Formats: sequence, C-alpha cells, structure tokens
Amino acid sequence: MDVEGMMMSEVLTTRVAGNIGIVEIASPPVNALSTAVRAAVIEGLRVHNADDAVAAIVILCAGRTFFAGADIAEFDHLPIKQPDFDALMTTAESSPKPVVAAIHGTALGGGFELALACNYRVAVPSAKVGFPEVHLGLLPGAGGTQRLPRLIGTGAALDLILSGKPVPAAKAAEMGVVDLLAEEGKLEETAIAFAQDVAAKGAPWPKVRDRAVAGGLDEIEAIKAKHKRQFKGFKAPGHIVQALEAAVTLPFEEGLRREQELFGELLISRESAAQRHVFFAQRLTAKVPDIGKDVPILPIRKVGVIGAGTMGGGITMNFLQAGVPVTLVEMKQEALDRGIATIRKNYERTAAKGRMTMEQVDKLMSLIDPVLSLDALADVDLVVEAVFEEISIKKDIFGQLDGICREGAILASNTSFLDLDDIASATSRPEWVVGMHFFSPANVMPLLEVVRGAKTGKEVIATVMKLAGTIRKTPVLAGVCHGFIANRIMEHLIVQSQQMVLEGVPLRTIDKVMNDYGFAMGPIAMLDLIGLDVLVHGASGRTLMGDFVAAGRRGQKTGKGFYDYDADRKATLSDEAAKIIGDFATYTGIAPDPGQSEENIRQRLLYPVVNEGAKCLEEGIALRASDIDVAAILGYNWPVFTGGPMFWGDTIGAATLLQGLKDLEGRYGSAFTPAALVQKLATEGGRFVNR
Ligand code: T1G
Repeated sequence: MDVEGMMMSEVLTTRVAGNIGIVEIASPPVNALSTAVRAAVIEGLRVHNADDAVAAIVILCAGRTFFAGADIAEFDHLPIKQPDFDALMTTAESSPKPVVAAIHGTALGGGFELALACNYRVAVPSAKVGFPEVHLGLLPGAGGTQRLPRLIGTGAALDLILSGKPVPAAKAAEMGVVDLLAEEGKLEETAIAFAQDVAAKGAPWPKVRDRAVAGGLDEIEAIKAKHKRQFKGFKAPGHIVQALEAAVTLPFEEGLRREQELFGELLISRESAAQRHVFFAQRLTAKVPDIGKDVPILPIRKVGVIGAGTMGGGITMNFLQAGVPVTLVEMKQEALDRGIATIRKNYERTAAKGRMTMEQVDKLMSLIDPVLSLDALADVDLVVEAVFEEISIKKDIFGQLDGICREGAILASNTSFLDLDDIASATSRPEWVVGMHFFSPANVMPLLEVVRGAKTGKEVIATVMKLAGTIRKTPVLAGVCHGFIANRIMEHLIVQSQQMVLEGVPLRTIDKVMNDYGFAMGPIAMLDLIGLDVLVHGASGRTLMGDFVAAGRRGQKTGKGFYDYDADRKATLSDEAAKIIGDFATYTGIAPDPGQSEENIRQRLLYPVVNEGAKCLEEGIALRASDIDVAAILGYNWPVFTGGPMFWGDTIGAATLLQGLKDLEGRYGSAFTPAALVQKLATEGGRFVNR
C-alpha cells in the first residue's frame, strides 16, 4: 500500500529522506529475523535499489532493538524457509547502493550478521552487538564466523563468539566493527547523514568479505585454551573453532560453505534442541496461568531480612545490588556484626578484582540498617525470614511479625523444605505469607523458588515473581511440599549415591558417571562441598553423615569428608572414610553390590529424579515440566545441554524410562515405583515438555 511515498506492510516500512532510502522493520518484541522479517528486509532493499532517487540505504528497526537474531522458535520447524539467511545476507552485501545498518538495543546473532553484511555500521553508545549462539548450542550461521575475523582478527573473533557475550558499541567501535557512534536519540538522522556522505564519496564501498583475515591458527589455539571449560559436553564450541579455522584457511565463499555445514550439524543436534528449550523455559517460568497482568504489582521500596548468617547475608546482598535498602535483623550484636563484616568482605573481594570501586562498596553498605529488634520492621514492604530451619522458631517469628509489620507487607520465608502453610498459620494474614527459597550462595545462585501457600494472595505472587527479575533471579513457582521442586527431585540423587556407597560402589565411580553425564561435580564431591554437618541436620537416629561428622569429617570445609582434600581442595580417597562407610554398612546390614555397571549407576541416580519431577507435575507442585528443568539447571547445575531432567526424560522416552524404573523397583524397592504420569506417557507416547 502506498502512503505518501511509503510502502507499508505488516513489518516493513520503506521511506525516503532526501536521497537516502530507509528500510524500517517493526516486528516486536525484538525484531527477530523470522521468515517474514527476512523477506521484508529483502523487499525493502529491492525497492530502494530500484529507485533512482535513492543514493544509499539505511536499515533500522522500530521498537526496543535492532534485529536480536534469528527467530529461535523457527529452528524447531526445519528446514528454514526461504528466503533464508544466505539470501538475506547476499542481498544486503551485493546491493549496488551502499547500505548502512543503524543499530540500537542489542544486535545479536543474525542481527549482528546482517550488520556485518552491510557496508557500514552506525550505533548509539547504549547499543550492543554479539553472538549468543553458543548458548543455544549453535554458531553464527549467516556468515558471522567468516566476516567477524575479517574485521577484528581471528583470536578476537573466536573469543567473542565463544564467550557469547554482547559487546558495548563503544568497544565495538574501538574494534573497528562500528564505523560511527551516534548521539543517543539521534541514530536515524546520524545514519542518514553518514549514508549521504558515503554516497557522495562514490563507489566502491567497503565489503567486509573483501578484507583479509588477520591472525592465524596459532591465535585459535590460544583462545581455545582460554575457553577450555566450555567444551566439556557441549558440541558448539568445537564447531565454532572449526568455522574459524575455515575462515583462516579457505577463501570466503568456501568458508561460508564450511560454516553452513557446521551450522547444519549443530542445528539438528540434541544439545542445541536442549539449549533452545532452556532459552524459552527460562522466560516461561514467570508466567503464572491464573495471575494475569491485571493483578497489581506492589511497590517494594524497603526490605527487612531476619538473620545475618550465610543465607540472610546473601539475600541482603541481592537487594542491596538492586538499590533496595535493607533492615537487617539479628538477635545478638556479635552475630549482626559478623554478618555485616561478611557482606563487606564479599564486596571488597569483588572490588579487589576490579569489578567494583570502594566507593560503590561503601554505597551498598550504607543501604543496610543493622538492628537487634523485629520492631524495626514496622515500615518495610517485604520481610524475608532466613533463620534456623526449625518450624517452631519460624512460627514464633511470624507470629511476632504479624503484630509488628504494617498492613500490606509481604511476609516471606526462605525455608528450604518446611511447611509454608504451617508457618502462615502463625499469623492472622496467611494471604500475605509466601516462600522465597534462595539457593546458597544466595547472592550468586540464579534460582528463586517462589512458594505459593494455600492462602497466598495473587498480588503477593505477582509481586514476588516480578521482584525476582529486579534482584536478577529466575523465579520458579512451587507448591507446598517437602523440598518444593529442586531439592525434592534432587534428593533422590543424594540418597541413591549414599546407598551405592554403602553397597561398596567406589566413590570415584559414582562421581565419574555423573561427570560423564555432564555434571561439573559428582554427587559425592557435592556432599562434601555442601557440608556433611548441614546434611545431617534434622536427621533422626544414626546416619552415615552423622558418623562422618562425629569423626570430624564435615566435608571440604574441614579438609576431609568422603574424600580427603589438600590445600588446593584436590580430592583423594581416605582409609578413614572407607572404614566409616564399612562400619555403617555393617551396622545397616546392607547387601554389598560393589560391581554395579556405570549404566546401572546412571539410571539409579537419574531416573528417580525424572520420576519425582513427574510426581511434582501430577500434584500441581510445579506448573510445567520446563519449570522443573529450569529449577534443576539453575539450582543444581544440571547440565544445560541435556535440557534438564524432564527434557532429558523425553529424550530417552517415557517407555524406556518406565521399563527402567520397573527394573530398578524390582531390585531396589519403592523409591523407583513409576509415577502415574510416566505410565500414562509411556502408554500414550506423550512427552513431559510440550511447547
Ligand atoms: N527468537 C524468538 N523469540 C525471542 C528471541 C529470539 N531470538 N529473543 C527474544 N525473544 C522473545 C522472548 O522469548 C520473550 O518472549 C521476548 O522476546 C522478550 O525477550 C542465524 C543462528 C534480545 C537481549 O540468542 O538475548 O541468530 O516471553 O524476555 O530481557 O546465525 O531476549 O515475551 O513471549 O529475553 O529484554 C541469536 C536471544 C539467535 C538473542 C532481550 N539471538 N534473546 O532481552 O527480553 S540464533 C539470541 C535475548 C541466530 C544466526 C543465529 C534477549 C534480548 P515472551 P526477553 P529482554
């Protein structure tokens, strides 16, 4: 449709400013390069190249950002439709008139690649460019691995692509990626003026493809070493290296073809499907079906944290970093002082690494109001209780808060497994009580389980789910049960590990099986890291952990637990630990079975986790299977390239899972009794994760 010399379509607007043709795309939320958007850009370029009045072309986007990459969802529906990315890049790069990319927001993935296929790039300082594909188990598959090294050199290009991190426009300008920085708010006019200049200067206009690649294979080796931790279990980093090697050794067109081959292999890989699942899963968790945008979000201007120990201190730091003042309550001055000192020490350690200035440390610390009485919480908007995991203590505190806090204050408990409804019953306002379960260290681990009590109000849930983003956490809604979601499903891995240890399975074999699956740390090593005294808390009767603790073997923190640890925390086997295990095995009378196969160990550790996730879905404890995956990945570092326990369960298939559980149930009892949902999916051929 032609309106005042403009061609409008759903996503494309072409207009002319003087002798400059503008291709404007509007495809919210992030102008992802879907098939329609690719076609629109090609059409816009065609229109302006056919218009004799146009001397140069500017490509820009409406809304919050320049193209933020491919439409990731499109990769679940292969083959990629025409016009594909190669058609788009070729059209831009072969334009007879100079093309300028005008970048704001985040030009990522294919968006960055389109900018590199243009002759020039103009950006505002707040813009960023980058290749996050590695986080999706992919590589820049539209020429990025071939063009970027022609601009910034092999090593810098490989580093940027392997890191997956965005680069601020000013840095990109220093690197030669951005040709001109525009003033904020003046991107379009600056890009138009720049285009007029280049048009006036006349052809030829530079093409990235015509530049030589600076830096050889030696640079690749050096950067590979820097990123070596990334390679274990992941497929994309190795393919990215091969693509950069092609850029160094092959002519441009052949390098493009090699990149396409490597991209195609990744696109159909299980790892990429898993990582793309996690991308969407993490953005789904905040959506609660019965809580719409009409439910009010309450302002959280001031927070109270009760308990200045490890958890309370970490929780406090989350709010300080979001600029929210915290009234930190302890019962004794000495504990309060210790808590404050620990927070300061954490920040000073960050400052020592150059990631913060001492002025910023002091500013953050100034947001803490340390107090010794709950009465100081009368005016806070939210209280997060982080005291000892003892129900009577928590109920007493909530009973006091009921009489102290203002009406409309949210009362949250950081309990990791106690009954939130029981805690809420200690107040006259259970609709204001919610669980905010952080994972240790609370200022680092990204998962926040938001526990919805039977009476928790919708605005409380809506507010806390939104607040999670403010304190840079990913929220997962959980119902009330022992352990909520992450601890509940992962408890099986800990219980089965101990059982196998008592059956005589070598510690290192158990850890190796989980390392091979993709966990950075095996379950036995993890127990030593958590601390055996922490795990023994609340247990009744004699336990293996209790025997270790009695022998002074509390884990890494004491230099000895299941393993012995040297000054570098390197683990070695311990005769003393072996004796403790043997004595306890004799005490329990457990039948020795030291020769279990690695496959049996793997199924015994992982199948009950998936099975418990199925029970969480059946009971409504978790909203969706992908939430369980996010909880396991962010709470326990479940290997992201498997997609998480439920996505992985789908990968092996419900029928295989069911048969495996039945076999295990026959040998090891009811811990492996298949959930009804597993039986149902096995019968129907269904999946846990449906997107
Ligand atoms: N595809 C599809 N949907 C996307 C998307 C994408 N690339 N990026 C964001 N969304 C959706 C997201 O699911 C959410 O949807 C909404 O947009 C807002 O996102 C060919 C192969 C751009 C920094 O990996 O990093 O190009 O929940 O909540 O916090 O070689 O989104 O509202 O329904 O994250 O402001 C490479 C991924 C793709 C960029 C904005 N590009 N996106 O963050 O918003 S592969 C990426 C992001 C590729 C080429 C290769 C972020 C953001 P909903 P959001 P945000």
